[in-house]
Amino acid sequence: SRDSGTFGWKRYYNLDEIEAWLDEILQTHPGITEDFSVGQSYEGRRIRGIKISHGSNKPGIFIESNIHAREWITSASATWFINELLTSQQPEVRNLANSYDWYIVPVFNVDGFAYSHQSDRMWRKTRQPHPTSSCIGVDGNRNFDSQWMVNNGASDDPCSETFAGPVPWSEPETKALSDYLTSIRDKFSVYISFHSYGQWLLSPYGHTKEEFPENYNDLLEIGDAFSGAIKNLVYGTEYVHGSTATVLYVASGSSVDWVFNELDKKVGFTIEFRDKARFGFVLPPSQILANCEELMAGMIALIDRTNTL
Ligand code: ING
Ligand code: ZN
Repeated sequence: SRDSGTFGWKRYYNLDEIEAWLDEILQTHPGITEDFSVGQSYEGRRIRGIKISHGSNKPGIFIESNIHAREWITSASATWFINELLTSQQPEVRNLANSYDWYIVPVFNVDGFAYSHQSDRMWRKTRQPHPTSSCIGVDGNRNFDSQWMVNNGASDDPCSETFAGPVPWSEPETKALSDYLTSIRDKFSVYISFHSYGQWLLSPYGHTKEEFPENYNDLLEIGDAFSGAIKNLVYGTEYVHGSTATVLYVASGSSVDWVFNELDKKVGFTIEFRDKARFGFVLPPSQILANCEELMAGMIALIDRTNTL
């Protein structure tokens, strides 16, 4: 059997391995953990999540990870984070675990992730074919029904890596996530989306650089705290923060913008993990644990600053 001793974050794991590990975690921590289903992927896989809760009706934090298939560091970090919430004795981590209801989806784009392991390491999109093209899949992070396709923030070409889909919610995965998030909308207040790479903490909006959320200054303060905490670790890694459109590029129809705009959430971020392009999406396994350490320091600071605003 597989235990946390063999699942050591020293290499990347495929979907079957991650799910087997999740099953074991659920068995080892009954009562505190709960399995949930976001829904079904195009190829019929179950999109799984784990809820971690030490009581009823604490404020919720939702983590969506690996919406882009090739960004393997995201699910490696999400599984590590789950393990820390359940086993760490560090007071700051215990505090995070005890004070919030955590909803974590370590691999959201299950079909794409499996394909990235089996056939094409650099696959990004979902795996649903189109009637009008031989190209496959949609960029899940352009398929949400918020400012969909505005400002050239996505492509209408099915062969593009940022294809927004023929219509919003064309993908069973994004539709399922939006339904699930809507069903628990009163149960969470913070939404985090894991991506790689580039070392950025991105806040809304993605769809325009002309407009900013009314609490943008708060989001910048939170970003300062996040980046400062990471920079202070021994690695000295630098994260840059700001709105997606100003710091990175204009991108419309993303999950974070949708949660922000349509579910009225005030705190939503995308974390773009290591590195800054040396290895890019193929981050060496030897950097997984350092990346995870940075994630935890950043999250502790992010939550802490959110509470002291
Ligand atoms: N980056 C994200 C992308 O979907 C992003 C950046 C974040 C876009 C938030 C929109 C909203 O393009 C990567 N690396 O995928
Ligand atoms: Zn991504």
